[in-house]
Amino acid sequence: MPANLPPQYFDVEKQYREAKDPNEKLVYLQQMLSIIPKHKGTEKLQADLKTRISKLRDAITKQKKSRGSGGAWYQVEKQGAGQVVLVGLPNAGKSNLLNTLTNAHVDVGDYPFTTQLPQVGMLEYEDIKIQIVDTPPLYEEAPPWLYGLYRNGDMLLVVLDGMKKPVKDFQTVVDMLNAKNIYLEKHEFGDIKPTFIVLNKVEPAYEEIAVQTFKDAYSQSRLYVCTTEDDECMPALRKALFNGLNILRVYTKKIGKPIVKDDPVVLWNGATVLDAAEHIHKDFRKNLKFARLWNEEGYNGQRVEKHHELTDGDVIEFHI
Ligand SMILES: Nc1nc2c(ncn2[C@@H]2O[C@H](COP(=O)(O)OP(=O)(O)OP(=O)(O)O)[C@@H](O)[C@H]2O)c(=O)[nH]1
Ligand SMILES: [Mg+2]
Repeated sequence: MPANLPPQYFDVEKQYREAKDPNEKLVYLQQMLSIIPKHKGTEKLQADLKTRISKLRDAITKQKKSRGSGGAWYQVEKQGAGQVVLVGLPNAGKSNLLNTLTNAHVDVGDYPFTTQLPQVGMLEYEDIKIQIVDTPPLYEEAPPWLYGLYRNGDMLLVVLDGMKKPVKDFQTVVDMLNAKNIYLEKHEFGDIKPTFIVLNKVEPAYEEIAVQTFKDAYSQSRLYVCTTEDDECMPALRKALFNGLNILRVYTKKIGKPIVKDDPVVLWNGATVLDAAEHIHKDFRKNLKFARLWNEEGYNGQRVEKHHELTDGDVIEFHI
């Protein structure tokens, strides 16, 4: 029996074929099913539409699960002296920055959503390594685990396309993070995440104006203007990241042995001789009598007490 479908059906079918979004496609399929006359001649078509609707529903549910709660959850275990997590809108240049700063070789694409999962590289800063985490882009539908990655980081590095609308983009990033209780600036709720901002891709001729425009909007000194091709920018950024992590390196010396400055103990700014001792061995803290200190600020083996605050580059010799 011929189906005798009304013209309206073919209009909706055309919209169905042209639709890209699965949710939209689902709506059209349901409309098609409701439009067709219900008689023997359309039974096969009705069954076919019902199967397509059910399959599409399953696919949408699966996709939602993998993006949202109940789906996969990605996190990156910390390694090295600190973890810096890249944050940015699609196509801002995050992956390219990871490749430039570290030993990583992740995909860079001239289209958005190239990165789907976190990627890791280690930045070598003098004698320590800092972990850099590249992330998928931040956008309205971003999965919850992306915010988990940001929260877990010791520091965030917001990457903005400096040749587009960095002021507006930064506000978008801030709004999306604030909505998940992640704050980059002084705020009455919650802790502040230490943050640096990179204006990426800025051509040298526009550098000054780009920086000024951004600074006028955000009066802060945590801004770095970078193109990865700029020879001076990357070393400055590496140093800034190290400083921003608020860490210090301490070298231990054995009694009667020469100073060898390698394999430092990494501690937080403000750490004392006692903290360094505990880091090496629990018993050291209990039994420590005093230490001797060498550094570039004039100490040359003088005795220091347990609560003496350490500085980056100090060499200490424990006496127990
Ligand atoms: N000129 C110039 N182009 C850059 C720079 N960084 C990135 N790009 C270009 O910008 C585009 C996007 O770079 P990606 O590093 O893939 O950007 P992304 O932020 O990782 O993108 P998603 O993974 O989609 O979020 C690519 O075409 C890059 O070649 C830069 O410093 N200078
Ligand atoms: Mg990427």
